[in-house]
Amino acid sequence: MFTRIDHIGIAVFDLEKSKAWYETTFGLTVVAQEINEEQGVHEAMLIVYDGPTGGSHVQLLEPTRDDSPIGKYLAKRGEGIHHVAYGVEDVAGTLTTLGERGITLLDKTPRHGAMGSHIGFLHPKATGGVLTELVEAASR
Ligand code: V0V
Ligand code: CO
Repeated sequence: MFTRIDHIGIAVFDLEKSKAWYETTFGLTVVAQEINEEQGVHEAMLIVYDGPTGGSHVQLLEPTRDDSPIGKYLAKRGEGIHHVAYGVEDVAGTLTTLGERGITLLDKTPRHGAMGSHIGFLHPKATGGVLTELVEAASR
């Protein structure tokens, strides 16, 4: 069902500062950056590994408003790992399959994600406390 770790989402207070830290300390490269108003985030993707089924990234997420998922998370827990995102070939189909397996879906249909992807979230209470995202990458 899953083809790779697409990204690890990390909540940060200051995107520019965190980007510079990852670039300088870990030598990672920013491959995309955008504001996603629907999700309330300003996010950057840094590539770690580019494989045959797509890339694996670190996604740095700064909130654009306090009442967004990242804004609430930072206020409660501070900076740290916010979600794990798996690559899939068919996000709509995978959401349907997991829904049928009794997993609570935060998205019943896919939404717009980073780098032209289509994404869907699973509720952390249904996945052992790990907020989980599914990513169907834009065709390359
Ligand atoms: C909240 N909880 C988490 C969590 N956030 N558990 C694990 N990991 C997280 N990141 C727990 C929290 O501790 C509470 O547990 C419970 O869920 C309810 O939390 P809350 O603070 O009251 O917050 P809610 O219910 O308002 O929202 C939580 C959910 C929300 C997960 C439902 O954040 C959401 O819909 N997330 C999906 C969208 C998202 O995260 N977008 C930002 C990334 P207790 O205390 O009740 O036990 S956007 C992105 O990744 C993009 C665009 C991309 O990759 O392309
Ligand atoms: Co993400």
